[in-house]
Amino acid sequence: MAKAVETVAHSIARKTDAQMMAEAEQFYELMQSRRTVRDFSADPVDPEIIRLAVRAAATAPSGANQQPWAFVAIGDPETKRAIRLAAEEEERGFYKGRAGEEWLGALAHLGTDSDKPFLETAPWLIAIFAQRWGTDSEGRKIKHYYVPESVSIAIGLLIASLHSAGLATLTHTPSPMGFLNQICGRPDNEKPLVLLVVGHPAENTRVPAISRKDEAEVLFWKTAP
Ligand code: IYR
Repeated sequence: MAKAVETVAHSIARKTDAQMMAEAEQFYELMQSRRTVRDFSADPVDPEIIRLAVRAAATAPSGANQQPWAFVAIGDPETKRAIRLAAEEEERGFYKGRAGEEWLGALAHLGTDSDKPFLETAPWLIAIFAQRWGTDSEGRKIKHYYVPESVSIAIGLLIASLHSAGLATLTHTPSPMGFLNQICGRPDNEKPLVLLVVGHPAENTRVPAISRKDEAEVLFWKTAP
């Protein structure tokens, strides 16, 4: 099949080196100011911000452009309560043994436990589902490619968008979280990847004193001598 082509904005208006530098610096500063929080204010957040953030997320690159994702934005108290109850049930099993000592040791500095009040306090939860396969118009299965990679990139954009809007997020992954399919009414081909908690941080929220790895630990150059 012939491929249809169009022009991208970047090739029309190229930025100068100075502009690129300034924008990269600005974006880095914005991103480095993000912290995961676990205490949320109950203050409402306009659903339009959630909508725009999901639209930004859904611009992510994906395997064969299959866009294998679904986002469920949950704002009603009954559904949030159902999610909290189901998540806490799983988390109790996790903290009481399923995690094992090594995993609990790795988490200890975060001070987390099985109580998840933020699942009710925060104004929004966004459940992100990965479509392991799709279906065509005749209901036949369509193989999807690079699903976790694609959906994870979309989640990164979602978090970046919400942060740039001035909201806090918690990348929550109660394990297992199959209960989200039932509560959100999503089909079996969809696997919940993340339950993103979104809102304003509670007043005087504290976050663990953690640091990010040094550049030299994460960035390795291969350049001509
Ligand atoms: N899902 C649990 C445990 C947990 C696991 C990891 I890895 C974290 O980075 C944080 C928490 C919980 O939310 O408490």
